[in-house]
Amino acid sequence: MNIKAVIFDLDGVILSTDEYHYLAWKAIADSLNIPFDKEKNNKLRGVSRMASLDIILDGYGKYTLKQKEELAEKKNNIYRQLLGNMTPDIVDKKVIFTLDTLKKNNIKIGIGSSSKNTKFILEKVNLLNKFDVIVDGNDIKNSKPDPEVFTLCAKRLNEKPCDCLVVEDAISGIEAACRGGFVPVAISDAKKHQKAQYKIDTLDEIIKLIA
Ligand code: B16
Ligand code: MG
Repeated sequence: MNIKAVIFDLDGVILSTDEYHYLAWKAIADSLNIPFDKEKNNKLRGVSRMASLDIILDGYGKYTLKQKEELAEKKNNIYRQLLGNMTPDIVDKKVIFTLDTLKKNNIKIGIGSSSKNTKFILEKVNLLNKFDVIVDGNDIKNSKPDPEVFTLCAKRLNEKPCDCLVVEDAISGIEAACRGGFVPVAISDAKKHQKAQYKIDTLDEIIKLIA
């Protein structure tokens, strides 16, 4: 492998904000008396806010677009409230070490996230200036498993997909990476995906992959 860039997913890879997504959706599901647990939450990883809501509501009645927009906004407000507690010291030391080591080795680093809160989050934890390119939910029409977010990120990094690792915690993210011709690296729930070429437990294991 001659890897030139690493594209990181945000929620569940760089930060544990996936837990806040879970808590916020759980509050919405509970208010509607819809069963919701961690297993169901795994289906929402990497998926856009509205598509996530559709997965939660599926089989539990009909909702108008206006009602769905209100529920999605309510979820986002709960999520943003939880994000409010974040400070730079919550960033895992291995994450900083990994990003700095990649930079020192002239490997470009990007973010490819479905989240519209990406820049708000990165700013809160003081990581906004660490990445060469950030592509998020505000820049794309189709969320994962569509490869759009990664394809755009690679384009802005000026690298070919086959020369980029994509690090993902979502099944939908690994699927997107494969469809786009990237080299997929799975962490946490994404390790279940059959096409996950590399599987890691902690982010610093990437350094060995590119060595
Ligand atoms: P927001 P990622 C994704 O981020 C999350 O995994 C997913 O749970 C969430 O619904 C989606 O972002 C949209 O997030 O509501 O903040 O716009 O994993 O692609 O970094
Ligand atoms: Mg994720």
